[in-house]
Amino acid sequence: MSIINEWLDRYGKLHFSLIDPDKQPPSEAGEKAKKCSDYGTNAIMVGGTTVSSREMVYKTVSEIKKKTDVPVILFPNSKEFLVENADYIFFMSLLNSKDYKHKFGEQLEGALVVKKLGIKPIPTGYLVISTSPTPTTVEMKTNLDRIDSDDMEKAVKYALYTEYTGMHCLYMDAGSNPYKPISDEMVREVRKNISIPLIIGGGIRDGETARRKVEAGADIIVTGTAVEENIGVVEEIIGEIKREG
Ligand code: 1GP
Repeated sequence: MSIINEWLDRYGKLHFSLIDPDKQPPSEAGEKAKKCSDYGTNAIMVGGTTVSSREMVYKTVSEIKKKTDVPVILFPNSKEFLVENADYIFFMSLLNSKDYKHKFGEQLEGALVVKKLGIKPIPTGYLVISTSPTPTTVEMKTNLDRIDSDDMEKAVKYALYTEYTGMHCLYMDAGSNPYKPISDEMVREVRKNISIPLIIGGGIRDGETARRKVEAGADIIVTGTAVEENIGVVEEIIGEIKREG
């Protein structure tokens, strides 16, 4: 059984807190992780589209691990920033990028590094959904085969591909701090068609929105901006996820 399924069996619906190592000093990242863990988060994800220093990733993970026992999962934007002190890595392919590098190239080059460092890979299909009139950072950097938020057929097609190629989970992301999150309708439509765990992130900033995504079929909710800018609301978000799940 995959580790994600194991956690879902053990804890019900999950919440992951995303910390970008470029946004604060490592000690502050440790404090944020501790708060999220006190609120009941199930994992700390470390990464972001613009991470630029391996040392900052290492120090950030190290401070987080001093403050909490919840697993640390790398959310990588490149093979350059893999660190041995993390527990897991979303070994993910950005399926709707038109670039070889984001779909396959970085993963190929990173595979031996993951093995050597002993980080446990979580095979993950990653889809970026476009919900904003202006592109998010991830959209600008990854040359997307655009999936609009109302294009259910395209989203389902990619979701089925993810399941049929044996990935352990599907992560659908509207990007960091988008205009709006992925719609409940799209979450529901994708959920109806696949059976692997479904992770939803991007633009979830309050408990009510998190609850609706879980109700629509999300298994895991990721919040990043809320952790960075309004950490108090993370408690409310986790409360709603756990009540629903
Ligand atoms: C981005 O899904 C994550 O990759 C988190 O998004 O920062 O909007 O919570 P937010």
